[in-house]
Parts: sequence; C-alpha cells; structure tokens
Amino acid sequence: MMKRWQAMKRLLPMLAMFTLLLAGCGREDLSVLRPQGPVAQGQYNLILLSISIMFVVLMIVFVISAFVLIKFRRKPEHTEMPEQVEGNFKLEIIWTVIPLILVLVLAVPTVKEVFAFGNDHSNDKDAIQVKVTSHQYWWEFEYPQYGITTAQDLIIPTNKHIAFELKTADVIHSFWVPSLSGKLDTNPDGTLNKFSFVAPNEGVYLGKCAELCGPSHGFMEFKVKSVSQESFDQWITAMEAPMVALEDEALADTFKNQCLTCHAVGDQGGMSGPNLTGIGSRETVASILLNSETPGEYTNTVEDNLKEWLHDPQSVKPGNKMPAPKDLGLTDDEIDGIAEYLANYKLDY
Ligand code: HEC
Ligand SMILES: [Cu+2]
Repeated sequence: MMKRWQAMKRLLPMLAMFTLLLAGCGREDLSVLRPQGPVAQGQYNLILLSISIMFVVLMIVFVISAFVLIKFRRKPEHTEMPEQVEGNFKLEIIWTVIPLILVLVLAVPTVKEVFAFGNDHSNDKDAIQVKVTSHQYWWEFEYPQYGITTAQDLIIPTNKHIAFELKTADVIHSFWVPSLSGKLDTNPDGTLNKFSFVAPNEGVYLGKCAELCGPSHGFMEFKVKSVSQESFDQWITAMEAPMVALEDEALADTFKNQCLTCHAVGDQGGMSGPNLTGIGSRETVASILLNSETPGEYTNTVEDNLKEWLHDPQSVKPGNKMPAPKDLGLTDDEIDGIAEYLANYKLDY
C-alpha cells in the first residue's frame, strides 16, 4: 500500500504536467463548442443530441446493471442452480426496437444537417463566391466576382452566404473553421468541393488545415475576418488599387526582380506565392506569426514578423516553398527595407 502511494506521488506531477500541456493545445478560438454561425450551430446541436442520447442509454444500462448485481447476488442459502432462461420474445423485441428508434432520432437531423451543410450557393447572385486553393502551407482566396485574390486572411461580409469552391495546388488539405462550419477536403484528383456558410457576427475566426500535409502542416492556419458590408466594399476597392511603389528605386528593382516573380502586389507580379497586397494590415505573417499593434515580450508587430520571416523563412515554416531572400542575393539592409515597406502597406477598411 505504502509503495503504491509513493509511485503515485511520483506520477502525480507528471500527470499534472501532461494535463497542462494538453490544455495548452486547445487554442482559444479553435473550438467547435462555441459556434458562431448557423452551420456550426446545427453541427453543435447534433453533438449535443448524440451525447444526450448516449448519456441516457449509459445511465439506464448502469442503473440496471447495478440493480441486477445487488439484487441477484448469490447468497449462502442459494445452493441450487438458478432457473435457466433461454430467449425471451418480449425482451428481444424491446431491445431491438429501442435502439432502432434511437438510431432514427439520430439519423433524421444528421442527414438534414449534412445536406444543409452542402448547400450549394454557387449560382446564388447574392452570395459571395470564393475559390479557395490550398498550397503547402498557405491558403489562397480568389473572389471571381471582383477579380481579386488574397492569402491567409479571408475577408467576408457578415450575414451573406459565402459560397466556397475548394481545390488544392498540390496534396490533400482540409479547410476547417471550427466556429463557423465543419471540415471539407481539397482534393488532389481535381474534384471541386463546394459548400457555404454565413457569419452573422463581426469577428476574427481561426481556421486551420485539418489534414496532415507535410512538415509545416501544423502551421497552416488562416483567419476568417467577418466585417460589415461597408468595410467589405472598402476592402474590395483598396485591393483593386494599383501597387504602391517602393520609394527607393534600387530596392524597388530588387523587389520587382526577386519577389514579384512569385508574389503579386496590387496590379503587379506573379501568382505562385501569396498575394501580398495590404499585408501590413493582416492578422498574421505567413499565417502563423501573429501581428500585434503593441510590441511586447510575447507579441510582435507586423514589421518584426516580416523581418523574422524574410531573414529565415525555413525556420518559421520548415519545408515551405519560399526561397530565403539571402539565397536570392539580398543583403540584410535590403531585407529590412522590404520588410518596412510591406509592414506599411496597409489597407483602409
Ligand atoms: C519562388 C517563389 C517565391 C519568391 C521568389 C519569393 N517568395 Fe515569398 N513566398 C513564397 C511562397 C510559396 C510563400 C508561402 C510560404 C508559406 O506560407 O508556406 C511565400 C511567403 C511570403 C510572405 C508571407 C506571406 C503571407 O501571406 O503572410 C512574405 C511576406 C514573402 N513571401 C515575401 C517575399 C519577398 C519580400 C520576396 C523577395 C525577396 C519573396 N517573398 C520571394 C514564394 C516566393
Ligand atoms: Cu495542409
């Protein structure tokens, strides 16, 4: 007894540590338990329904088991073999019909919800169409109705159907915004997955790739930022504006030759990397470095984050497809200069 307690005493701190560690995994806004829109709410209700049914069944089974264990316990005066029962028509009917009813109670709303989730708004004139392309390890959002493309931050107006069409540029990924809807895969075989959701409230919701897709899978996040219709329109206008040029001409050349080959800014550049228009007003750099207005011990400004990324992209996201600017021939000063330019490239909305 003493020994066991000693072992426990050693194990307890470790248990406590694991609990803390695992609790740390639950990022504040990556939870299906705080639904923020009708699709997520429907799915949340399904979770509640199935858990309630399971709980009631569990309770009934436990109570009956306990009752039987106590009531029919073998007593000293029980010396004979008890009566053997084989098959009981009534009981068998009961325990077939009850689960059948329970399965039906679960199935009807589940099927209803699943089909509502698949609601196709791709031909809905009032819906905002968004073509999502997943890349190792970033998200691209194209708005075909406006001819603009952005990355990492998905800006949407509140109370509008957002009609998604999902595809991948490389391997399988999964598009998941837990507080707004369930997951949907982006398929390498070219089939397009479609679904839609609505965000009734303004806010920033965390999204994440939910399919193990490579070494930086865990860093493949994105943000859904739902704003008023007015802000959304302002954002669209700001995104459509031509590129704001760098002041320093030599640096502008470097930027054009070394960066705009892959990145687009305003009306300039290529498309193989994330669009950088207005990156100074985004929530993150490279989806994982959180931008804060106020620099502090645990917070970084967008400029700090851009410098961190540009000085060594591989250390931020191992295996990502961006060449290190140093290897492209940029000096530290050039890198800092471009980081400052990008940090100040903000959009008003
Ligand atoms: C060969 C194409 C390529 C070149 C050249 C390139 N990049 Fe990138 N860049 C990428 C890719 C791909 C990513 C996405 C990495 C990821 O998140 O997985 C990226 C990400 C970024 C990001 C983060 C974007 C975001 O949405 O938060 C910044 C900033 C950036 N690049 C700046 C630059 C600058 C400045 C240069 C020039 C010195 C440059 N890049 C050159 C491909 C490129
Ligand atoms: Cu992924």
